[in-house]
Amino acid sequence: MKDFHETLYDAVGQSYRIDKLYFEHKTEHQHLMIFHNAFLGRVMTLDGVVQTTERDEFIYHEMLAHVPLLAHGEAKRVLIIGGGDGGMLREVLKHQSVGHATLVEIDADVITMAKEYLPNHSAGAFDDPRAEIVIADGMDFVRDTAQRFDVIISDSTDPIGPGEVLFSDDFYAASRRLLNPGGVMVTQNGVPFFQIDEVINTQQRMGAQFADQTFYSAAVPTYYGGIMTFAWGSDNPALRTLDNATLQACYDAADLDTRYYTPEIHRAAFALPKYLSDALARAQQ
Ligand code: AG3
Repeated sequence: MKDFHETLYDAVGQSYRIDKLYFEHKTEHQHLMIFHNAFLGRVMTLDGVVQTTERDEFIYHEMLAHVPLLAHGEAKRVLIIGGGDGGMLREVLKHQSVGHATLVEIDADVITMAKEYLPNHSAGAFDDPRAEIVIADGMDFVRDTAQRFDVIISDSTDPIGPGEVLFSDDFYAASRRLLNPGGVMVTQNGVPFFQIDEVINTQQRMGAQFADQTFYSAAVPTYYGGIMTFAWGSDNPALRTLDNATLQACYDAADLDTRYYTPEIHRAAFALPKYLSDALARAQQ
């Protein structure tokens, strides 16, 4: 049987056995593949990079959705950039406080194929009356929209191809402009052991827009190489130092069903390993 070899890094790479190929197609924007792997379940790749698997998607989606939403405490309007597989939308809409979630995906084929071959990701979220799906370039949307949001989540690919602009100064600046007071923006920011430049660039670019900018992390097995960083930007520094009791109360009130997220994990996720905080401090000198 054929293997899928990830082509994200030059000198090293992971490979997966393709037990059944469901779909492979060059869309208008990228090369999309969905296949089954005996251990991971269904796997989606874009341009040779693993985006999501049924087995471990909960870690990434819970951490990128519940950390900003519970820290904010009363988010009503949420913007997701990317996220065409629907997993992020599913986690966001678990919050009853959220009355409206806009998902902006550049590639309509990702949504169509994820609905067909990864239905457990969205689990009906695309049909939720609170969801609005926009097919557009995320950069164009944040530049042009008149809507405002309490939380913005960038659920992007790596900064290669269509995702590159979602790591630009312009993107952070335009997104910042869409946030209501007390709002929070979070982004997928790569695996720092392999992608340290990504963290340093984001510190500089996102840090220029927000009064408070930092990173938190989680280890997502299929984004191999240790922890993945999530960038955090807000004008309210108090939102990332909430104590366990406050987070626990928010978590209990939200009545979420989670498999990775706990209030303790939330708080601890902001502690960064020293190689990373050293690199960030050096870049600021
Ligand atoms: N997007 C993040 C994929 C990042 C993979 N990068 C890496 N391993 N460095 C996931 C989309 C899921 N909704």
